[in-house]
Amino acid sequence: MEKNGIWKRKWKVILPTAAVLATVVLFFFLYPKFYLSGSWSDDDLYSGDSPEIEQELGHGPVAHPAVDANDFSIGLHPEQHIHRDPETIGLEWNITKGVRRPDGVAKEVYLINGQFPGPTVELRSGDELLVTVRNELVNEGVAIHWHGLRIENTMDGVVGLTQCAINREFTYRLKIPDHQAGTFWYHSHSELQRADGLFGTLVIHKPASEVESTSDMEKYDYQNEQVLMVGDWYHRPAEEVLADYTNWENFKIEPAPDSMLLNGVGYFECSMATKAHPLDCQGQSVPHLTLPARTRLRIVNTGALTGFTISTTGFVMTLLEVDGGHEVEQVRSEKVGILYPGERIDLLLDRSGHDEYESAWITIALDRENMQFPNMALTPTQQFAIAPPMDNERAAPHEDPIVRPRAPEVPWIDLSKANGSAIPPGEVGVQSDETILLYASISYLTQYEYRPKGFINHTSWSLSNSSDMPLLALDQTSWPTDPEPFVVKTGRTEWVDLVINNIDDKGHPFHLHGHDFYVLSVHQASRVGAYEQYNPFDAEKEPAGGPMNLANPVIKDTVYIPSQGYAVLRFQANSPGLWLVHCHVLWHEAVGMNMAIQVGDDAQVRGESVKESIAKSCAG
Ligand SMILES: *[C@@H]1O[C@H](CO)[C@@H](O)[C@H](O)[C@H]1NC(C)=O
Ligand SMILES: *[C@@H]1O[C@H](CO)[C@@H](O)[C@H](O)[C@H]1NC(C)=O
Ligand SMILES: *[C@@H]1O[C@H](CO)[C@@H](O)[C@H](O)[C@H]1NC(C)=O
Ligand SMILES: *[C@@H]1O[C@H](CO)[C@@H](O)[C@H](O)[C@H]1NC(C)=O
Ligand SMILES: [Cu+2]
Repeated sequence: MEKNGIWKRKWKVILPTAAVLATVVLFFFLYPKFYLSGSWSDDDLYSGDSPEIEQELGHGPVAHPAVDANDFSIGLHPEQHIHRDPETIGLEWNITKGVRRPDGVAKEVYLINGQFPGPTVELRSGDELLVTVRNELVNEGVAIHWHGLRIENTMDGVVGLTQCAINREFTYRLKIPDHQAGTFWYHSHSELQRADGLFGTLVIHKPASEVESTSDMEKYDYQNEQVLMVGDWYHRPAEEVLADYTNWENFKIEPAPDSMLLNGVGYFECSMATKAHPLDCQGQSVPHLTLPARTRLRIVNTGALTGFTISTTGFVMTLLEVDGGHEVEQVRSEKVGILYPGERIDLLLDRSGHDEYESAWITIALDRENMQFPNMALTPTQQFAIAPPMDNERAAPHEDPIVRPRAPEVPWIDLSKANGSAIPPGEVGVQSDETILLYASISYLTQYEYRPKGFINHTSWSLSNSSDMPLLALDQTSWPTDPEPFVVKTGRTEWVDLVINNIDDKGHPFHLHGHDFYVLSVHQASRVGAYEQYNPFDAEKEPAGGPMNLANPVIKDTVYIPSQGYAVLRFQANSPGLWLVHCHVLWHEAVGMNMAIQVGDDAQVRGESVKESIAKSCAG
C-alpha cells in the first residue's frame, strides 16, 4: 500500500515530463519499427510460423495523451448483469453506410445506428434479446447472424438458408439459454458485408452463483473486463477483393489485406500507399489500449482472411476460455495463437510482477499462411502501447489478495493444442450414433475457367448472393439445382461425429451454426503432400492423428482444420433446423465452401412458427 501511495504522488509530478518524453520515444521507436516490419523479407514469405516478438521495444513510462481519442479500449459492465434477474431487452438497429477512416484511409463502411463497428451488446444467461433491424440501405438486403448462440433456426440470420434478406425491417428474437455464457459476436450473413464492417461483439455474462454468490470476477480475480475485436482490413470494397480473388490470373491466391483494425481503429502509414493504388489517406497517430493491472480481455477475430498471434510485454496472459465460454486447462504465456476468423478467446492479462507504470505493449502478428501474394502496403506485425488507467479510474488495491496457484507458464499458448476441462467419463459418449464424413477443398479447374471454387464433397454452394427463397421455406423437391445445396440429414438428440478432411494445401477455419462441438482430434499432415486423411469407415487404418481425445477435448463452434489434415468433431444434434457448416474465411465461403446439416425430420424443421417467421423476413 505504502509503495502504491508513493508511486501515486510521484506519478503526478512526472506526468507532464513523461507525456513529452513518451511522445518522443513513441515517435523514434515506433516509426522506423512500423516501417521496417512492413517490408517483406524472404524469411517472412510462405512461412506459416508466427513471427518472433520484438521484445526490445519501448523503455520508460507510457503517458496518457491529453485527450484520449486514440484509446481503443471497449469496457464491459458485468456488474450490471451478473446480479439481476433475466430480462427481455429490446434494441433497434438502423443500418446505413458511411465513409469512415478507421486507420486513416477513407472507406465506405456499414453502420449500425451510426456506429462502426456495431454496438457492443451485453446480456446475462437466460435473457431474451429482441433486435429490430431496420434496413436503410439503398438496393441492398441485410441479415445478421449471431455467431455461436444456440437459438431458434429461423433467428440464425443466414440469407438463402434460414431467411430472406431484410429489405425493410425484421425483429430477431433471441432466447439465450440458461446455461449459455461467454464471448460471441454478430455479423452479416448476406453478401460480403462482414468484410466492410457489419459486425460487433455480444457478451453473455455468467450470473453470479446464487448459492455462493461468486462471480467470474472473484473466481479469476480481475477488476476490469473488455472486448477486443481484431481483424484484417481491406481498403477496397469487399466486392472488388472477391473479384480479384476469382480472377483466373491470380491462381486462386487470396488477396492479402492492407491493414488491421483493433476495435475498429488502426494505424496505416500513408506513404505506404503505392502510386498504382493511390489512397485517400490522412495520417493519424498510433492508437493505444488502456488496461488495469488485471483485466479479462475477450478477443474476437473479426477478420475476413487471416489468423493472428498476440504477444505482450509487461503483461502475462492466462487462457481462460475458448469460443462461447468453454473453459480450458489454464496455461500462462506472453504469446498466444493462432486465432482464426470467427474464433474467440478469453484471456486474463495481468501485470504479474511488472510495475504498473512500466511500459507495456500488445503485438498483433497476422499469420502468413493465406498471404502468398505479399501486399507491400501491409504492416503484418504491429505493436500498440498499453497505458495504465488514470488514477481516478484505478480500482482500489487488494486489501486481501486471493492467493491462488498460478497456471503453468509455457513459451507460447498453442491454441490448436489447448485442452478442455476434464469431462466426466461417458459424457461425450464413447461412441457416436452417426458419422458424417466430408472432404473439403478449393479447386481451380478448366471447367470453371480457372476460377477458384470451394467444394465440400464435390458440391459447391455459395450463399453470398442469394436472392432465392430460403431453403427452410421450401420443400426439398423445390430446392434449386444450380448450384445444388449439399444438405446432410441427421436425427435428433443423438451424438453425431463430423469428420472433415481438408484435402487443400491451406487450412480452413470451419464453423458449425447453432451448436458447439467437442474437438476430438485435429491433425496436420506430417509433411507437404502427405494427405493424411481420416476415414472412420475404414476400420483397418489407424487415424494418422492418433486416438480421439475423450478425456479433455475443448468445446468450440469454430475450428481450424490444417492443410492436408482433418478434424473430428462430436456434437449433440438437439436443435432442429437447417444449420450451415462453412469455412469462415469470407473469400472461401463466397466461392462455395458451404453446406448444411438438417437436424430433425422435415416436420420438426418446418413447423408453423417457422413458416410464420420466414414469411415475415420475406415480406419486405
Ligand atoms: C432509426 O430510424 C428511425 C426512422 O428513420 C428513427 O425514428 C429512429 O429514431 C432511429 N433509431 C435509432 C436508434 O437511431
Ligand atoms: C493437454 O493434455 C495432454 C495430455 O494430458 C498434455 O500432454 C498436453 O501437454 C496438454 N496441453 C496443454 C497445452 O496443456
Ligand atoms: C462425402 O464423400 C465421401 C467420399 O466420396 C463419402 O464416403 C461420404 O459418404 C460423403 N459424405 C456424405 C455426407 O455424403
Ligand atoms: C448479387 O446479384 C445481383 C443481381 O444478380 C448483382 O447486382 C450484385 O452485384 C451481386 N452482388 C454480389 C456481391 O455479387
Ligand atoms: Cu477456408
